[in-house]
Amino acid sequence: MKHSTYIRRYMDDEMHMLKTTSEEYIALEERYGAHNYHPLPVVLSKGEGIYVWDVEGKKYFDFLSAYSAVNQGHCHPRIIQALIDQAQTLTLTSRAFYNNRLGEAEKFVCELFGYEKALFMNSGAEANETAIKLARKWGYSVKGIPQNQAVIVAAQRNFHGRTTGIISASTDPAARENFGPFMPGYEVIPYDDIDALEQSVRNPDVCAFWVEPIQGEAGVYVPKPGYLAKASELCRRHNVLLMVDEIQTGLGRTGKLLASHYENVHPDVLILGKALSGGTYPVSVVLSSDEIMLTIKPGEHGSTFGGNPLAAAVTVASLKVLLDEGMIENAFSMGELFRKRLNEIKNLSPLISAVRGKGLLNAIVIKPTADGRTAWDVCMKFMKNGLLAKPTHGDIIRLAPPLIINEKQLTEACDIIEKTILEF
Ligand code: IF1
Repeated sequence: MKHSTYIRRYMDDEMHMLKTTSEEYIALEERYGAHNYHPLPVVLSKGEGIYVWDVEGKKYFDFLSAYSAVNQGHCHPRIIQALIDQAQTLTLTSRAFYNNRLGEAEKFVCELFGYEKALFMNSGAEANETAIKLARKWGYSVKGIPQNQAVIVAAQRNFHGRTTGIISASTDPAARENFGPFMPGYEVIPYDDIDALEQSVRNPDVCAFWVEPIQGEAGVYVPKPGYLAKASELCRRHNVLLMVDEIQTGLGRTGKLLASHYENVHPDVLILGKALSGGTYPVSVVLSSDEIMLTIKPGEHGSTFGGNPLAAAVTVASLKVLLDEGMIENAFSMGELFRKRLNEIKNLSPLISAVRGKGLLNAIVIKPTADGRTAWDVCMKFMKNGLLAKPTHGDIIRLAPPLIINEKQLTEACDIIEKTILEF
């Protein structure tokens, strides 16, 4: 059908409430939306807990959790209620004035994660950009690095967001190509390589080492045990800030409150986002000490929506739900079960070359089949069999359900994964 036919039918829908099909919704986005994504051909219209439904009413296990933004499960009632209550009261004041929700949220996150100060932003990328500015500010005003010479060390295959300041540190051609010129002031070293880090932090112009405890987008790369702890020690020794991006690994995803806690690391700068709101609202936050955070003076950084009362209210509700409904402990134990079962499935088929992850952040690596089928084809079959997941970097499938999944549901989902893998 031509676009115009879809549009007319779509308009007709409004009058006659005809059932718009997935194909028509997809055509709408094809016609009017930027093509900056290549989604799986499924159109979702409802989410509840670990499940989502498409417009035809088909039910799926959500094994992506919106890239770990819905750790608490879709539309968690307590979080939604907090959202509704605040939305009917006061949504945005700007930071030109105080509001009665932000201070409580700042206190809550500072006490929960063990920091003196919090700076709320909206997206994860904004929180990382804030961390970059904070590290540089501290580098000049406290460490004494000469003006405009500060260097931030980053890891190869990093993912911290899509802004030009952040992709300037990226090693992914798809993230960088034709987006230059890039921001200077980065040194990019191999991930999980302590010697490379030791070499880089000797440079007195280095203000920070910026790293993910597990590289999510790169394909759930878990570094060798002790890497983060040794990195923390090196940073301390060389007066370099350890900035840890836990936007994807944090908030219970890996089976602990923070992935950093597996190694008892307390980052100088902690960056959070995604599940801070349980997937109901864009909220991110940077946590640090007075010495570091107070180098940014009034009027030197901020954003229209940063720290708004609605974001603050859903943040407190989302963290309380995470803590008092045992989701973190559940992620740990379900993660153990999940990897055990994935390894059993791996042994049943030549299709899977690796299983890796921590807690409920896991991935399987797919070996392309002789007839050229790839991770995408596996995800298409997962979808037909009632489970949603998406490949990253071609051959890796991330498997990350909401942290509320129980053993019975996990077994059912693994049966789908096994059935699908054996169909190839
Ligand atoms: C996309 C994946 C990508 C992140 C870490 C910062 C951000 C993210 C560790 C930025 C965001 C999202 C972005 C989304 C897909 C997803 C993602 F890793 F989760 F799979 F892209 F790599 N730090 N990750 O994972 O946070 O600005 O998006 O709020 O861009 O396609 P954001």
